[in-house]
Amino acid sequence: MSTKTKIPLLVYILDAKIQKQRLKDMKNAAAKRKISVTDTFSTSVTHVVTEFKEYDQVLRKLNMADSSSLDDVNVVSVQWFADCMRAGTVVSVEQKHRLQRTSNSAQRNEEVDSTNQSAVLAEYGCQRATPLRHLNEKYTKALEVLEKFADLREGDHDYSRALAFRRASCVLKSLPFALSSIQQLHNITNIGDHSKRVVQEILEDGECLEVENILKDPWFHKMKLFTEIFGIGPSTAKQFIAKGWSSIEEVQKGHKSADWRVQWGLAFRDDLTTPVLRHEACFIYELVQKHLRKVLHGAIATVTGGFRRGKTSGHDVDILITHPTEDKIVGALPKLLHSLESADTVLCGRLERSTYTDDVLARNTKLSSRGQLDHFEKWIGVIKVPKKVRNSGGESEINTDILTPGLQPFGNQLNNGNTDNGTYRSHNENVDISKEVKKMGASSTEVIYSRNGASGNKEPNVLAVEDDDTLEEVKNEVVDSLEGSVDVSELKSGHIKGTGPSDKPPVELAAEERDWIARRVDLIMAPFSQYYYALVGWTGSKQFNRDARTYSERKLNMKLTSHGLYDYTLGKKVPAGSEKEVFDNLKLPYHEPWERNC
Ligand code: DCT
Ligand code: MG
Repeated sequence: MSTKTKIPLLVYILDAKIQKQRLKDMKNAAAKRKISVTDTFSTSVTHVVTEFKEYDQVLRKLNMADSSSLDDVNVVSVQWFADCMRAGTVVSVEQKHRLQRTSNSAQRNEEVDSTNQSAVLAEYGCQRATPLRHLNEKYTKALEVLEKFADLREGDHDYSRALAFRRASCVLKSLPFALSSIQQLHNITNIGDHSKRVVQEILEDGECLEVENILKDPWFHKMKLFTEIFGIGPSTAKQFIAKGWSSIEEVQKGHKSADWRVQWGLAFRDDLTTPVLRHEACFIYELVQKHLRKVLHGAIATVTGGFRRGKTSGHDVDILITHPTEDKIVGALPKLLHSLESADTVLCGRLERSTYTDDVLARNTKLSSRGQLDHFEKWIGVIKVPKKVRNSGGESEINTDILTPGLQPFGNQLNNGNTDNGTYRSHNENVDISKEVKKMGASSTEVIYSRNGASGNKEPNVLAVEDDDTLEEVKNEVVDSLEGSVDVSELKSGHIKGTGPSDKPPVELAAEERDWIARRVDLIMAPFSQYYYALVGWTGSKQFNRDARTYSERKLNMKLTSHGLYDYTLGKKVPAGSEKEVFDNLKLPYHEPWERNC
C-alpha cells in the first residue's frame, strides 16, 4: 500500500455503521476544512474512512473480490478523520489509523472460492442434522431476534413471520460451512427474501440495522422481561406495559393474580429466570430417580428437552417417566409427588391427569394452538435445589453424561462419573450430588441409571406439539382447563389452589433466608406403548417437532404426535420399540438428540 498521500486527496466515508446525521456532520466538518469528500467510491479515492474494525468488511462492503483493488488506497479508521478535524487539515496516516490486513486477503480469497460451495439441503429440519454449535451464529442469532420480536407482537401475520425466521435460522445452522456469500443460498427454498436481506446486510456491514433497532427497543426489552415470568404470556405482558410498568418490581407491587403460577412466578422470579445448569438437572434427575424407585420398581426416567439435546442450560428440567409394563405407571405420579414432598423437596406444582384416548392418535385435527401439547398425565411444578449444589461448579467438573448419553461435542463430559454399572458419582470435589440427594430424604443407598438415549437403542426417553405457543403458556392452559378435575386432595403439590407444601405465602417464603433455589420441573408419564414417540417429542426441539409433523402429513400421509404415529392410508397406528424405530417408521435418517437443535 502506498503510504504517500496522493494528490488530489479525496476521502470516501463508508456509511456502514454510521448514522445518517453523523455522516452529514462529518461531511460538513470536512467541507469547512476544505477536505474533499466524495459520495461515491471510485479509483480517484485516496482515503476510505470506516467504522469497521476489519479490512475484510471494507472489501465486502465495496464488493471487491480481492484486496489488491485497494492497494493504493489508505483504509483508515474514523480516528484519522477525527484527528484531521481537530488539526483543521489533513494529517498523515499513522499505523494506529490503518486497518490491518494480516490474515485478511488470503482468507478473503479463500472465502471467495468457498462461494462455490453452495448449499443443497433437505427440505425439512427433521431430515437434516442440526447441531447445537454451528458455523453461522451471527446470522442465526439475528434471525432469532426477529423471530422473538414477531412472536411477542402476536399481530396478524406475525406467527408466519416468526416461523419463516426460524426456518431460515435452522437452515443456516445445518450448513457445513461458514457462509461467505449470499449466492451460497441460491439453491435453498427455506430462506425467504426478508431473511436473505438480513443475512446479506450482515455479510456486508457486520450487522443488520433492523435487528440492532429491535435490540434497542424498550418495548422489546419489557416484553422479554415480563414474559420470562412463570405463568405470564405476551398478552398479560402487554397489559403490564399498557399500565406504564417497566420493571419487575412494579409488577410485583401492582399485579394481583389468582393464578398459582403467577404468584409463585413473581415471588421466585429471580430464581426461576436464572438458567438451570446441567449439574442441577443431574441433581433433580437423581432426586426424582431415587423417589421413583421407592414408589414404582422398574420405572424408567429420562431427562428430555434441551438438556438431552446437549444444551448446557435451560429454563426447566423435563423428565419423562415410563414402565415396561404398560399399566404400571397408573397412580404412580401422585405417589412420586408424595414421596418428594415428604422429603421437603417440592415448592409448588399442579397435577394434570391424562386425557388420552385412542382417537387422539388419528384425529385429523390439530390440538388447538392455545391448547395442549399432548394428553399425558404430568406434573408442572417447582422443586428446591440446595444452593450448595447450584454453586458447586459447572459442567466441566461434573459428569452430565447421564443427561445426554453418548454426547461428544463438548469434550470432557464423557466417562468422568459414570461407572461401568451405570452408578453415577459426581466428580466434584466439594459436593457429592448423590450424597446431597440422599440427604433429601430418600432411603435407598445407591442410584442406578438406565443408560439410555444414545443411538436409538431401546432406551426410555416426546412429543408433538402444536405450534405457536411457548410451552409455558400451553402448559398453563392445560392446567387451567383441568381446574378441579384431579383428585389430589392429599397432595399439597397438586393443590388446586396452587399453594405449596409449606402453606406460607410465596412472597414470604421467597424473602426468607433459605439454602435452596427454586427450579422449574416437568414430570411426564408415558405408557410404554407410546414411550418412544413421547421421547422424540419431549426431546424436541420445538422446531424439529413442527417439521417432523408437517413432513409426516405431507410426505407420508401419516399423523405424528407424542402418542404415536398413525398411517391414514392403512388406517392403523405404527408402533415403535426404540427411538431409531420412530425414525425408521418416518423414513428419516436417524439423528441423535444433539443433532435435533433446529
Ligand atoms: N415442545 C414442543 N412444542 C412446544 C414446546 C415444547 O414440541 N410448543 C417440546 C420440545 C422440547 C420439549 O417439549 C420441552 O419443552 P421446553 O422445556 O419448553 O423446551 P427445551 O428445548 O427443553 O428448552 P429449555 O432448555 O429452555 O427448557
Ligand atoms: Mg426444557
